[in-house]
Amino acid sequence: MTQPTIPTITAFERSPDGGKGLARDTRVRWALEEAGQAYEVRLVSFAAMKQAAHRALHPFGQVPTYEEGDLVLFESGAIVLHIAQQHEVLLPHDADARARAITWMFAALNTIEPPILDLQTAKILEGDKPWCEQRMPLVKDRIRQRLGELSTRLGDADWLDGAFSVGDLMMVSVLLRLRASGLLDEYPTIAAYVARGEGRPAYQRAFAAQLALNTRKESVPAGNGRA
Ligand code: GTB
Repeated sequence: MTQPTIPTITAFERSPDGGKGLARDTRVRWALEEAGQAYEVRLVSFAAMKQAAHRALHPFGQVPTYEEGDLVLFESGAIVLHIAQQHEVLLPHDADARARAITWMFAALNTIEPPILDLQTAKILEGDKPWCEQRMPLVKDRIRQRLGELSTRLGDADWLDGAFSVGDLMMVSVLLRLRASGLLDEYPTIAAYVARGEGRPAYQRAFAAQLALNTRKESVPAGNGRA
């Protein structure tokens, strides 16, 4: 009998967030944990990410990547979808429910994440620009608009479309990046939704795994550390 291939993902050798779980390998880990799928992690330094060996896996020189036998994937959304397609806990069998779960995944990545990334760009890369202070309320209001709409749709439901799915996994992952801004707290429905996602044992395991790596004492050789 052939042994199943254990996938390998890549992650920051040291995440700039020090283990808050905000780098995009966390969502991939979470999907793998929900699926009960064992995996390996190869840690990559910023320098190694830009070298040819890593760019062969990821054309933009980033993490995460996913390798499973001959299959190589990049883009956290595509990786999570690939994992979800093999596990009903993430994607229901029913064709319509499946299509709706994928729709929520796209909504997380294409409608909710962009204004959140804009806020992070404004804070981290443009914080010293003279116009940044003036622009900030606009950037935050664009996020508030989406959080309000999402809150209305969610109502008093636990998850976006019936049972928990990959749509929720991606939405919660994206929303978590807002925690430090305080914006989540303005929308109790959304804050409770995010807390429900974080409370899932699979998320807890994913978070703990990345935290352990990002708070470890010793370092690993750049580009080829296995965890
Ligand atoms: N669209 C791609 C995807 O979804 O996979 C985006 C991938 C991406 O942005 N990867 C980042 C990366 O490799 C890591 S996650 N950056 C290195 C580079 O581009 O050179 C983004 C990230 C980084 C740091 C934090 N943080 O410290 O809080 C949070 C998120």
